[in-house]
Amino acid sequence: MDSITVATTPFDDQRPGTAGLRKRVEVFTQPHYLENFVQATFNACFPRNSTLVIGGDGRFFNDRAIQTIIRLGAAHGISRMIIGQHGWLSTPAAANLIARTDADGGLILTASHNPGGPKGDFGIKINVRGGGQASATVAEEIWQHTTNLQSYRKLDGPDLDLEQVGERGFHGMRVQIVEPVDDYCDMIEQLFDFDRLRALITSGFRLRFDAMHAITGPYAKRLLEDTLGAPAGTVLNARPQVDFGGGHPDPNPVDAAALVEFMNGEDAVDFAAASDGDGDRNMILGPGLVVSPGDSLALIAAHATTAPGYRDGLAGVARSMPTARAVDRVADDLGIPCYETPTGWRFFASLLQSERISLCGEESFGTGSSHVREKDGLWAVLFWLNIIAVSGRSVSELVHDHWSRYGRDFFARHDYHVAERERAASLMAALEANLPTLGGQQAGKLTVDRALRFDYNDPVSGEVTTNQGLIIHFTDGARAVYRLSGTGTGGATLRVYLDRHVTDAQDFDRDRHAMLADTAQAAVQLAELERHTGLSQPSAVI
Ligand code: VG1
Ligand code: CO
Repeated sequence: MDSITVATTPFDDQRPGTAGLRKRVEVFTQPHYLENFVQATFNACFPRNSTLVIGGDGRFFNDRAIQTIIRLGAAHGISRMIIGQHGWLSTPAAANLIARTDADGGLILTASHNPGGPKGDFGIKINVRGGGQASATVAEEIWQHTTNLQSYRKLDGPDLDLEQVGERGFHGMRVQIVEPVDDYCDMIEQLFDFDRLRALITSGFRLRFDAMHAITGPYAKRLLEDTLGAPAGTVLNARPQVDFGGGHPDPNPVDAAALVEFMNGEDAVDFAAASDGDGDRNMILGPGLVVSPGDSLALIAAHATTAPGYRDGLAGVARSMPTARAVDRVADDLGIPCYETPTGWRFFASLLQSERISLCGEESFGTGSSHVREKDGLWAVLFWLNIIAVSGRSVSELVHDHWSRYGRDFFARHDYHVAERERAASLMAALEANLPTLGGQQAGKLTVDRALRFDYNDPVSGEVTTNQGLIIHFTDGARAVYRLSGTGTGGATLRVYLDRHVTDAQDFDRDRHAMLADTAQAAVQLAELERHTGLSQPSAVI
């Protein structure tokens, strides 16, 4: 079989966003498009003789993309590829494999929570040694390469069989097809008290896990049903499908509405959870209750030492800037540092790698720890179950205990889908220009305390990342944050994040949207949202 050199014209739209490159399938499947990006990534990060981990969430084009990556990799001189059987690896499982095998990095084929299928989205996350996503600087280098690549080399010939586990040679490259679940489960079993979890689950504690037809199905079945003894059928929508059953695999109250409805109904079980397309997000529910991601992070931090893997305590914690500040209060209490990072897991990876933090999370239903350099949906589920097993408290009791001690941080995210990108950009530019004048300004019932732009200085690498969102603090302590999404594939999504801390127990069970109504109104008014976007209502309230 020969390697052929293909002349290409570079693309100008391959700048990695919040989590790699994400585009519509029809864009990714254009001639040379995938090849251009993968070869640019090799040229920037993975020289000859590198070892790479490859796998994806099973969405449409996952298998074809892997075959292309194998052909490019072999021609480039990659020495070894470790590939998940069927082409499957969840994002945390891939990060785990990169670390365990001491690989130079990996390519994770996923567009995470974005819909899949021929009309859906595809994406590639680029992870580096240790398992974390490429830094902003490395992503920039990759992008530079995408804009001037003139040719790539590719092997010709038949596909490699991704079904048969084992090691074989492929034109000078060693290819190892690995069972995708085993290593991940071995790692997770070190962190939690599996005897206790088994005792809880076999004692009649009822749970449900919704894999949303995405990659966590096989992982959840193995852990919850096969290992911990939950009855068959505990894991719903467990078979990964190329189009995720036509759904939007994002574990939030809007996209997982059926699970929320079930937990609000008469048949509600003691505990429910869901994960996303690539298995790195999680939503935790109790009867009649969705735990907010900020609360989940804070509660895990407060109970961390009750899990075997965290017995020695936490070095520190971190949350993304738009995430509500509940974990800050726990960190304060524990006397450990709390870092505030831009949105995107790569910023946590550097803090985790340098052991400044042991736990971190973001408002988009992502939680994780030092165990891998990506967020991890099933890990969070098991952590919650461990906390329930040790404390003997229900989800609702745990959350209410937490609020009684620290107060409750109400949180909501209002997304505005703006068809023309420029209009969203002009809102951000105008608001940024106005920031210095906002202090003291009245907006509805609220008064602005101060307003600022969020720039981040990575304490480990010194890398500076500017313009990561605009923040308005109000005098009542509430906050509105604005930023543009970096994972969309059409138009722009303006995210407006609202949070408000209350300490009066009478307010704890009030409706969160009612509690945030004044903040939402002030946020809309101060940014002149309707004038800029033409939208009078959010497109989605999460
Ligand atoms: C979104 C979330 C962000 C998350 C990112 C990747 O980014 O808001 O918190 O890190 O998706 O998540 P954005 O730029 O659209 O707000 V995943 O589950 O795709 O790895
Ligand atoms: Co994801």
